[in-house]
Amino acid sequence: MTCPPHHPPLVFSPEVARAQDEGRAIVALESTIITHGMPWPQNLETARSVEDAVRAAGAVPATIAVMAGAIHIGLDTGQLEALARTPDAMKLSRADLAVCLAQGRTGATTVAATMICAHLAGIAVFATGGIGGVHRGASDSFDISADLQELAQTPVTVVAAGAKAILDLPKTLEVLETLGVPVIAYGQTALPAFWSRDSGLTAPLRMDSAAEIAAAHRMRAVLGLKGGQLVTNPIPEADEIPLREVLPVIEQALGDAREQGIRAKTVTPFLLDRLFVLTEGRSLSANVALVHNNARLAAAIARALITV
Ligand code: PSU
Ligand code: MN
Repeated sequence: MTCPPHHPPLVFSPEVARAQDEGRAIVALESTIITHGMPWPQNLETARSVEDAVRAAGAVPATIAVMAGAIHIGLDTGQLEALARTPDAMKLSRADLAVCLAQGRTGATTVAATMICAHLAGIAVFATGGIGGVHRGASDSFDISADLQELAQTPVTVVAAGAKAILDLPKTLEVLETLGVPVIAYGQTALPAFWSRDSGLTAPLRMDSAAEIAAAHRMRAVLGLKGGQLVTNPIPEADEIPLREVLPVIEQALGDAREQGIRAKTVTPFLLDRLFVLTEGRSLSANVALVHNNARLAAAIARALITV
């Protein structure tokens, strides 16, 4: 047994280290979407193109993952490909992070773990696809993603396309309100629902510019409030699958999950995979488009945050 280090085992890629030295805008990206959220090889293509979308929008991407016992802030192309080819990587949330590091293992970070690592690395803005939330049937299964608790305690602004309609969205909103997490719809009043622009619910808050969102992020710090912000950015119209089309497919996927006794950490990856098969790939192209869209908005927020 070796002594634990006195500092978090962070390894910065040269690109991210340079960006930090120069005080440039940086956007964190998660890795569970690569290992557990999309099939090979679209997972690698998306991971790369999302990084390019951040760069094209004037910020520097920092894809975060744990590799061989170190937290990597920014991955080079070889590391990105190695991760994309490791479907059995651990899926790391707050509960798993220290164990994975102590055992020298490799794991992909969920929204919760990516927020923790981004904050350790001094990165305030993070783009993903969708966050975890309260699962349907949670009153029996108690399945509520640790992403919600993380938003309540770690000061990172997370840009997502809403919560997936595979979740119980009204309950997810209620839990976020209880936890004191601002849920901000970008540019519309409706809460978006991942593949669909409109969940049928009204978002608690609305903001129409990256500058306003950055100002609210700063204001939380000034007020000494713990926790981050959830920015829900609707998928572009051309790429969306309207709710009435996606809901029956979700019902079928949920039925399949019940029948096969899928539980705990495997629920979200299973449902995403079923949706992919049942929509003949349409859910995946929508997923790719919304992640790009979120990367662009996150880059704008990160840029607004560094302009005083
Ligand atoms: N959104 C996606 N694909 C994903 C996820 C979100 O488009 O793979 C992942 C995120 O990493 C999120 C996790 O944090 O699913 C939630 O998992 P759970 O419900 O087990 O907490
Ligand atoms: Mn869960």
